[in-house]
Amino acid sequence: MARVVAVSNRLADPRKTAAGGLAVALGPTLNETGGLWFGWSGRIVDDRTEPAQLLKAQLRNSGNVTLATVDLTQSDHDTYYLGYSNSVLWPVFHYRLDLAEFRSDYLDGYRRVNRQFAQALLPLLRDDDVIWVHDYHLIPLAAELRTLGCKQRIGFFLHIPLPPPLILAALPAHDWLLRSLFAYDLLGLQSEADAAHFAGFVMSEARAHVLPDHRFHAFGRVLRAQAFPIGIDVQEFRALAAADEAVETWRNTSEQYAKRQLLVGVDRLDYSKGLPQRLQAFNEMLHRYPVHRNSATLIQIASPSRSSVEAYAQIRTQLELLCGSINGEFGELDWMPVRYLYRTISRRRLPGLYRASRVGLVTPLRDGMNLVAKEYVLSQEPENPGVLVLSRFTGAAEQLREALLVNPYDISATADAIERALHMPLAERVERHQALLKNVVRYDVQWWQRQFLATLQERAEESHAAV
Ligand code: GDG
Repeated sequence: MARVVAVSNRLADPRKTAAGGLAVALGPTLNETGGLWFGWSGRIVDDRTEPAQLLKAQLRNSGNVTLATVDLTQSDHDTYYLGYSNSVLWPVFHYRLDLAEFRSDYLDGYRRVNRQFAQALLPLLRDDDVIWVHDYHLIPLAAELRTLGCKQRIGFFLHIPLPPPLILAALPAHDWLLRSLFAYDLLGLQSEADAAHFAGFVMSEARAHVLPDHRFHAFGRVLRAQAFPIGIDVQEFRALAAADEAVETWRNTSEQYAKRQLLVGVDRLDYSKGLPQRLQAFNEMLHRYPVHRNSATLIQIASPSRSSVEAYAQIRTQLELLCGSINGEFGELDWMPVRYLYRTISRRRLPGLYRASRVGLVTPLRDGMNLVAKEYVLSQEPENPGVLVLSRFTGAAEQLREALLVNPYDISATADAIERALHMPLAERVERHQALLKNVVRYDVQWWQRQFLATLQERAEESHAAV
């Protein structure tokens, strides 16, 4: 099989475990195929740094994988990363036009860094490489590589949602972004809903012709675009769950809460995750169903993320106020309804925490997939499993139909679903869990990477045959 070159904004050592959906998903993919992983080093250097230095990747090996990284200057970081990626594309793609800051210097920085990445990557490429670019930071990368003469197969996977056409059309540079996407051979999306939005968008904005096999013809190129729902590394997570730290966490937590019922939420602290609405629903549940007072306890882990972006600082304050007010109203000397931790906890402890929790709360307002939902399902004891309460606005909801699906904007209905989860009889829990587990195990991260890469390969053969 051809060498796989993965490109993403940040990379993580594939031999170590790290927080963050992309890092967790990409590690096993690269280990399996062996290859190159290119991206930002995480270092920010002075604006006066010589351009030649920025274009020379630093290389190091990690097992089977070569890690190649470049630095960003302070102004590139502020405009490309904090600016266009996280203050424009992230909110718009999560349907939050109200939070987007459309500034032309952000767009300039985004274009500049994508060009620099292409220039730094080009000398590292071999003719028969398969290039797999990840996520919204790097949408124009293939177009930049093509301008430099790159002929290799290039695929792109969007980890976040793709919103409906009229939301995308509000993005000032949407026509340019759309054209850039057609420099790829394959576009992978998380869900069928996202794929349908893409089809609607290219047909209305680019008058694309629809061809068989998920292909679209526009701007003189053919792009295949379809859903490849990402999964988790089932084997790795099972091994983690069986290891001492997870078992100890499960034992200690279960003992400590033996007389209570635990609910758990694990999220990056992000406005897309619906954390205030989740707390409001929990609050309403305690109001309307007093039987759960002095019992139901929500452990909410909110791992710090993008804290220098204003919208993230605001959501943190809002959450802290809500937790304080719920604990103030319902707390007793020996019981607090909400245990809120603003930190990243060790990945080794996560399976134990999930397993000790009767209810997993995954209620984003919008999420590309959501891997926490899948990790929660996998961690349950099949003979006495917990219940997943899942937002219908996650990509995961297309696959995990047997969860209790909720509309997180409907606080009252979510409160009812939480109540139902806390009371669900064993037989129903087992039946739902069996179906969920089957799906999580079948569509794991290896399935995802095999499907994507096989389709990208297929695409290449077709276009060679057509020439
Ligand atoms: C993006 C898309 C898509 C979280 N807190 C801690 C921690 N985590 C781990 C979880 C999980 C991962 O991070 C989060 O993945 P999600 O999928 O839930 O969300 P995003 O980070 O927003 O990821 C998302 C994903 O990319 C993959 O395509 O599913 O829709 O937004 O694995 O367990 N890990 C540790 N401590 C924490 O406190 N160790």
